[in-house]
Amino acid sequence: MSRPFSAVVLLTLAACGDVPSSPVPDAGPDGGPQCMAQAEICNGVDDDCDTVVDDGCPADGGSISIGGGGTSSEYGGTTTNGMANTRFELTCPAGTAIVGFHARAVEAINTLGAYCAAPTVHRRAAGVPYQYEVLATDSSSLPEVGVEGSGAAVPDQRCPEGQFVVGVHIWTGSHERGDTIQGLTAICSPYEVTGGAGAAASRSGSPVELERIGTGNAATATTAHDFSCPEQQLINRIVGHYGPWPVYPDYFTVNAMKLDCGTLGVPVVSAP
Ligand SMILES: [Ca+2]
Ligand SMILES: [Ca+2]
Repeated sequence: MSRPFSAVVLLTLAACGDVPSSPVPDAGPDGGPQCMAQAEICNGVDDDCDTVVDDGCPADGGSISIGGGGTSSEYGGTTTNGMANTRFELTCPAGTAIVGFHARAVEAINTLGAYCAAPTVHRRAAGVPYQYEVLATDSSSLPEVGVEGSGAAVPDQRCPEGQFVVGVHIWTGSHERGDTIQGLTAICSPYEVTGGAGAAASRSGSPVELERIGTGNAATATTAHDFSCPEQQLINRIVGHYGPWPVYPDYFTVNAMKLDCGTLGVPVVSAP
């Protein structure tokens, strides 16, 4: 049903300022009741009579932005026998974050790559007010860094559908030639979008731990570390170093790793 433009302007003015504590009828084109201004909720209706349906609600199908966030310590070591290792980055494309890993590994990790995907708002089919979840779309793969050597391909470690990597367990090994990474386990979580105005993507459900990559070297003293991004953040970049494995320098391994988190920004329907 269309409305003359003049009526739209009147309705917009009537809806400005505070929402009335009780519904007030606005005059329609024929002088009869047209719209009862109430607080906007996410329900597919223009409740506050400002001509925009569900303004302030999450934008269904919209891309969630990823801004700056927290950073972990650098785990492991950046030298072997006093010689500097090679720096690497695994950086997901803009607007995407890590959803899993692919690697070659035995006791330590020889090469490491990542899968990235874009977090996207999706309205659930049922329920009013509407509820929203986060989907993982536009998946891509970052090539593996490191030196293949004798590393064996290990099964891909990917989060369940719609989940993102939010933390890790990392095991480091201390050796007289240097420190190294002895194992990596990704921790995944689903997100849902909460709230109307001021919508935010927050973790929901229980975290899921994937399989450990790198079994560890039994003769090396090992320390376990846990890292988790702050709420509303996920991991979108890994910076590290690879070089000769301190335990047996004929092999090359990923010896250091630092994780960067990005903050999720939910797109909302604009006000008029
Ligand atoms: Ca509205
Ligand atoms: Ca509404």
